[in-house]
This record gives sequence, structure tokens and C-alpha cells, in this order.
Amino acid sequence: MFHKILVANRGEIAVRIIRACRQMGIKTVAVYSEADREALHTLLADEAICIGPAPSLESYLNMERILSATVAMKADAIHPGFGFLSENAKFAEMCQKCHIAFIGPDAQVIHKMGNKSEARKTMMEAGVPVIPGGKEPVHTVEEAMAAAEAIGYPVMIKASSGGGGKGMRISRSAEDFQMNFQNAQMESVKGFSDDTMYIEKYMEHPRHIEFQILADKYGNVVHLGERDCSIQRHHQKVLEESPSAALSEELRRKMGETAVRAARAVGYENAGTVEFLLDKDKNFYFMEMNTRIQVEHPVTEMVTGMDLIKEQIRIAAGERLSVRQEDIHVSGWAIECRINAENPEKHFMPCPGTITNVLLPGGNGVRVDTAIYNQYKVPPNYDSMLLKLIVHDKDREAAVAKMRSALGELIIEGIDTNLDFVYEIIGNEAFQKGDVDTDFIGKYFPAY
Ligand code: MV4
Repeated sequence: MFHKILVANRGEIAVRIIRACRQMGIKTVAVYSEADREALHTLLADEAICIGPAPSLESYLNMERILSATVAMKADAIHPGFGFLSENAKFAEMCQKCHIAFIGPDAQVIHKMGNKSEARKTMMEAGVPVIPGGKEPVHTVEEAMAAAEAIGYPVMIKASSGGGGKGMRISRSAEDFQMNFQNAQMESVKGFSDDTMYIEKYMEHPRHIEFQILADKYGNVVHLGERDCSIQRHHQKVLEESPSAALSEELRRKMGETAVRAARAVGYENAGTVEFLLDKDKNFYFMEMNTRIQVEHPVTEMVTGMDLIKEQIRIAAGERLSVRQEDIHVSGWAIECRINAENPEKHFMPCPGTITNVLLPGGNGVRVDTAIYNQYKVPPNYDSMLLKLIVHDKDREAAVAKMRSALGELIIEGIDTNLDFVYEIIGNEAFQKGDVDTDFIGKYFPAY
């Protein structure tokens, strides 16, 4: 097992990782920027080292500084968390060259899954259903238009290096295709220095269903059931739940087996997520694979009773999976709400500042993952997520009631948050019936 892990992240996920390490008897090193001297992860780790100024590019994204810190502090592994360097193949490769364990999949696998058109092709060849569309990527508007005609409108134009909605456009007819393709491609060149695009059939009102995977170094792969992340705003997830109200036991088994096949197809190791779109007729299609631990992992932990961060660490240290598929049982229902420092009345503009008062909910089956505290100053340089509120109960109705109660107890003063907005979603009749798709917020909260 590792002796010391450097946590290459900040905020609640850094705290989450530090706690897991401490429980496992592993020493921790926090890295922090000049803006994070008083951050909870800096204070909580056994040791902490400053890696540069506030801007992420000069600190949490600076590979050389993080590797130097790892060597200087004599850590033998790096946990990258999510965001920042977590899906950076070059960083994973640099870790390997420095004989530091990167707690995540192999650099080549990260690279392969980061290229969305290549991932799609790999999955097609592995017999994993993908969204109808072309097999090969396109570079010119002529090639793309021919692909769109073959698929039939409406189509979705996507950037191969994209993800999270960047470099993505819908085209509903040949008339609007050229403009949408050019805009998507320009966005991709600007954002990712890559003009590689691919075309898919546009799926109307799908659900976003993702499966949690764990895979060890010895070819053992299991899934831990699904998360329904359909409620998103501008590709930012707001609320996630496990299981999904849309899946029957049979569909869950089929999708789970497909997710395991997807992971096997690329020789996956560590924790990962296979994203699917599920259409009205319950057809499911592979969309992307995320090669990191995700923000919403706690809902899976609540229903399976497993600790995903500890599993990640054990896998990276060369241990075999502690469970077989038949040992994994999803019990009850879990829901997570993301509370962000942002103002819903001002287009969800981030609202950093000093938290003058915080009161957290608690009780049976209520979990709060956060790095905020009284008088903490939320810096303006990073993601605006402040806190994840997760509840677990015997069924969906009870979990919704518990979330409502817990949100009602939560007090964050001094800065604006999306707390009231999330509370309204929980109170929404369609949500309570489990009737959600990716257009939920647009449909019921058009003002937002
Ligand atoms: C789609 C789609 C419909 N049809 N692809 C959004 C982010 C990126 N990962 C893929 N996304 C979508 N791809 C086809 N062919 C609809 C979306 C989509 C979406 C997906 C999941 C969750 C929320 C979403 C919101 C808008 C669009």
C-alpha cells in the first residue's frame, strides 16, 4: 500500500480524498495555491505545500510544480480528483515516468477516451450500441453534410475533443447545417486546437444515465449500478440520483453488462463512468466514458455501501477488487444536490465572497461533502461548487422528502447560492413523479 498520497486538487473532493487516506492509514500531502492558504484541504492534510499563484494554470494545472512537490514531499502516489489534471493523459504519463502512481487509468486509456470520435469507433467495434451516425470523423463541411444527409435530420454535430457540450450544435435541416457546423468547428479549434468533428442522429428528450465501473489491474471489472443525471443546466449537473426511475431490473442488467463490456474493450483500470443516452423507447446508446472519479460518486456510495475513493486507492496500489458483481447490491435511493456560489437571478453568475454563517443539515442518511466553514472566503478563481448534499432512504419518495427537509435546514449566508433554485426543483411535481429528461429545466424553469 502507498505510504503517502499527494492530493492534486482542492475543495470538497480534496477533503474527501484526505479523509479516505487517513482512514486507510496513508499520510497525505495537500497542494495549495496562494488563494488557498486557509482552505480546508490545506489545513486538514498531514502536510501542505504551496504550488503557486491563484490562477489554476499557475498552480493546480501546473504539472511540473505538482510533480516537483510530489518528489520533494516523498509521496508515492497522486490522486487527481476531478477536473484539473484528472483526465490529462500527458500528466498521467509524466507520473509514470517519475515512478509516481497516478490514481486513475493508464495514460493511453485516458487519451483514447478523450478522443470522442475514436472512443465511439472503439465501442462500435466492441459491439456496444452507439448513437446512430457515421463511423469516421469529419473535417470539412462537405464531408459533414454528406454524413448528415445519410443519417437524416435532425443531427447533432460534435467536436471530437469536446465533451460537456462544448463544440456541440444541433442541425435540424440542410439549410441550417453549414452555419451550425462552422460554429461548432470554430468553437472546437478555439477551445481544443482540433477541427475533428463527428455527426450523430439528434436524440429528442433523452435521459442521461451513467454507470459506475470499477476495474482492477487483473482484468476484473464490475459495475455499481447507474446514476440518473438528466437534470442539468447548460451541461452543468444540478441534481443526481441512484438508481434511476427509468430502469427496470432487466434494463439495468443489460446496460450494466454493456458498461462492463465498454470498460473491457479499452483495458480499463480504476474507477470510471460510462455515459449513455436513454431514449423514450428505452433504447440506450454509449455517449462518452469519463476516466475519473466524478462529482456525483456519493450517490453510488450511499446505495452500494462502498467507498469509491478507497477502492481507487486499493486498485492503484495493485490490490484485487474486493467484490464480485454478485456481491454488489443497490439498496434504497440516494439523491445529491449541488449547491453553488452563484446567483440564479443573474444568469447563475458566480458569486465568490466571505461566508458569514453556515449551518449544515444532519441526521440519519444525510451526508454533506464540502470544504466551506464559517468566515471562509470563497476565492473567485475556481469552480463555484460549494457543497454537495446527499441523502439516502428506503425509496425515492422517502429520499425526496429527506432532501427537502435537509435543504430546508441548510443555511449559507454572506454569498448568493442556488439553494432556492434547487429547492424548487425538489418541489416540482414532474420531478417528484420521476418524470425527468435533459430538457427538464428548460421546460419547467424557462426563466433560467
Ligand atoms: C446528444 C444529445 C442528443 N443527441 N447527442 C450533451 C453533453 C455531451 N456530453 C453530449 N450531450 C448531448 N448529446 C445526440 N446525438 C443531447 C445531449 C444533451 C445532454 C446530454 C446529457 C445531459 C444533458 C444534456 C443536455 C443537452 C443536450
